[in-house]
Amino acid sequence: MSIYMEIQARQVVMDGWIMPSVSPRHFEVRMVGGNSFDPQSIEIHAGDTITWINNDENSVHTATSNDGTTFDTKNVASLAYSKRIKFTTAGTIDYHCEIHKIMMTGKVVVMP
Ligand SMILES: [Cu+2]
Repeated sequence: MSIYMEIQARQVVMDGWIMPSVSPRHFEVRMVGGNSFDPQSIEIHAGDTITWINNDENSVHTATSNDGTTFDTKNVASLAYSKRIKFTTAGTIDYHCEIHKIMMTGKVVVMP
């Protein structure tokens, strides 16, 4: 999708119209050394998917929603990746790594 189309689609949402259908997109979030998610915050749209990729050679990590129910990659081994997780409901989902707790947190913002 071009940047112009993206802006146009968001404008439609803001004006209260039904957003034109767009192909679901796939995103990647990296788990990196120093216990952080890159990007730390990611903005997607409902229907999109994310895979978490563990680029940290020294540790297993998880991406687990703070509410404990929305999503959980479970353990992702070093240099491995999670299954694709699909986000269907708009909202902000704060998440963390179950191993590093508050030292390793991230956010998924799901737009309509
Ligand atoms: Cu971790």
